[in-house]
Amino acid sequence: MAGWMLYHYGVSPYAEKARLLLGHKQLAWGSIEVPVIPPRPGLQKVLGGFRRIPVLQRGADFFCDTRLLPHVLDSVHPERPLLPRHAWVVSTLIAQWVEPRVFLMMGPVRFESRDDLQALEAMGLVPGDFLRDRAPFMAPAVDTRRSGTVRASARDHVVSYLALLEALLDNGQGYLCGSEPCAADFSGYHTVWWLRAAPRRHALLDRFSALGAWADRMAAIGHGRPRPTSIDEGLQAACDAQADAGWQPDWPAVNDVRLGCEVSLQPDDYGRDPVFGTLTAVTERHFTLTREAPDIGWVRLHFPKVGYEVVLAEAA
Ligand SMILES: N[C@@H](CCC(=O)N[C@@H](CS)C(=O)NCC(=O)O)C(=O)O
Repeated sequence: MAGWMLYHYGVSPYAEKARLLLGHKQLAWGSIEVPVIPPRPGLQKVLGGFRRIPVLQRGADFFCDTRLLPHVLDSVHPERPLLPRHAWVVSTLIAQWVEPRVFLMMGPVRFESRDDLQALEAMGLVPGDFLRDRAPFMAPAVDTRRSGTVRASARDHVVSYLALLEALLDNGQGYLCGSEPCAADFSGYHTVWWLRAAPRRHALLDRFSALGAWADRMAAIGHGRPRPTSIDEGLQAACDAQADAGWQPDWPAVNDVRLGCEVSLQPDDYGRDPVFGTLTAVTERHFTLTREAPDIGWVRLHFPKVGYEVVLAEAA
């Protein structure tokens, strides 16, 4: 059975969420570091135009968008469930608020001064190159030229969000929905991880004491057992899995009229580069697009339903 592999890079908050989810399930996984700024030609063969990071792989199955990951991991590893019944509603609502709304507000709050670009400089990146790449990527959800104008409002939004997390932690049980971490905790935490990274946003964080202790507990979950892995190894795993049965969740199927059709799929908020393929599965929770990746073979790309637009290719 093919193992898990994650395409990611260190400074990405969403990638940190994925790393912690794998850690929570105590999994071994192949760690495939990709550049912070594209091109990423190997991965692009698989994903077509879709460029968001992180992406989780298992054989010829590729899971895009961290909102899908708790569902996928629970379907394969039911122990230490991320979406137990009592946590389902709060987890779903927090995910839809944080991802992308709070994340988008976090941009102007996080990139406030030159110091905030230090992590990029430490990686040998030129901040100007990063900002030039991300400005069109974040459109139309964010106009990065207006960051200075909207910064105070963005901070208000972020504080309201942190106050909500603090209020949930009033339950005194340690995590947002009880005594064990659930999907809501991972959705809520990765933006806080970003605020806690140097230079730490003390003024925003220090007034929330329960939040600080919770964030320490989330950080302590760790990343499981990552193994440095090359992109070639990841792509080879997809080639080798051509004859294997694909991932198939037992979620209620939906008889969608677009099934079997050539479609384009793209995020509905930002990073809206489309990927084309055949729509081969639709359930209440996800879409699967099957496409032929050059030099690799057939791959299945899985996306959450919420947050994506699927249209017939001829209409795209
Ligand atoms: N909703 C997506 C958002 C992912 C996302 O925005 N990732 C950022 C990195 S934190 C990204 O792809 N940035 C552009 C890039 O790396 O090319 C998810 O949950 O995975």
